[in-house]
Amino acid sequence: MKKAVFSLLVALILCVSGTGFAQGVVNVFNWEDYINEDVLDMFEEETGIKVNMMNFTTNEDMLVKFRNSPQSFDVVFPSDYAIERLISEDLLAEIDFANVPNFSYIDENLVNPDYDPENKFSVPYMWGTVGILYNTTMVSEPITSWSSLFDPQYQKNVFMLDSARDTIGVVLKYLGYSMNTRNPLELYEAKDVLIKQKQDGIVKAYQVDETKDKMVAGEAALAVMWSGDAQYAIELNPDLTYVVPEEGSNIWVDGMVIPKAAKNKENAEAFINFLCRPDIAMMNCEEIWYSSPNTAAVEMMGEDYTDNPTLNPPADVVANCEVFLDIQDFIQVYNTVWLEVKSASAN
Ligand code: N2P
Repeated sequence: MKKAVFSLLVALILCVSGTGFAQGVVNVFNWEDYINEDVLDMFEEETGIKVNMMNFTTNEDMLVKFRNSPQSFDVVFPSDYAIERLISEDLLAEIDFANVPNFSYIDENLVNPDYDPENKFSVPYMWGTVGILYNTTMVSEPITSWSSLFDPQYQKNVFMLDSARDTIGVVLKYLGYSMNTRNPLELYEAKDVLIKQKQDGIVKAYQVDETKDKMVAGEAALAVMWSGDAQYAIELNPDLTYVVPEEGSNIWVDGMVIPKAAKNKENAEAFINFLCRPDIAMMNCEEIWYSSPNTAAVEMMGEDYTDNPTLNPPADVVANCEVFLDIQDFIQVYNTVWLEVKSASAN
């Protein structure tokens, strides 16, 4: 009897201390609101590996923290151009694909991408577009163009994305330029448009993850948004619609990578493999509403997925979109322009 009580006590202490019977930890650095919490519980239960989740808001935010402390993370979720950047800085480990057999479910169109041409360092997690989420009860006509973001009739009614490349990129498209331009004059033109938009009192706020719930609550007519966050809001408020404007936009892929300095590489590979399991990929897709690179998960979701133009944009919309490239040191010019926009007075 005494022995049984003792064992119970030891088990309790192990549980409370969080070490349980775990096979160690995996330190995950992911975007905000970008995974189904139940998936994390299932992973812990099935593998005994504890997930420590840390979040970031933009690629630029992630890159700073990654470079400062690469040993703090085992799995990170950068976008295409940021993966390209991390590879060129020699900060990523080659993934042992023998430990990621579920990679076989990844759509072959997303294998060997330009940002990781030999597919050594990354596994696609989700993909999507940048567009405008709008409230059909608060606009005077269907929205088709980025120009609506600058229309004075939407004073204090537009949420802009607090992300340098996304927001400057959108304005570059509006002006007919490439989202990857390294021409300072084109960037200065984009800056003037953004500062004017602010001074005209159109911008309600520059923000990222808060926007989706505020749009559900009807706090603004229009918002620049990533497709999945838009779809999340549409699910909760049928007055909302998403459009990828006719001037074109950004199409992106977020991958999973392992820092060279990671302390738990095998656990990282187990985690990546788990997220590629079709039932798990489907659970994530149906929670965060981004487009899935997992062919088996897409098949399971059927028409709910394929008939939805936000999740599965038509070919002409995709063809009209641009992929962000690593613009190397020129990113400093983008960051400076963005700081000037953010610090400009609204009058
Ligand atoms: C979700 C983050 C979306 C990732 N909040 C955009 N690349």
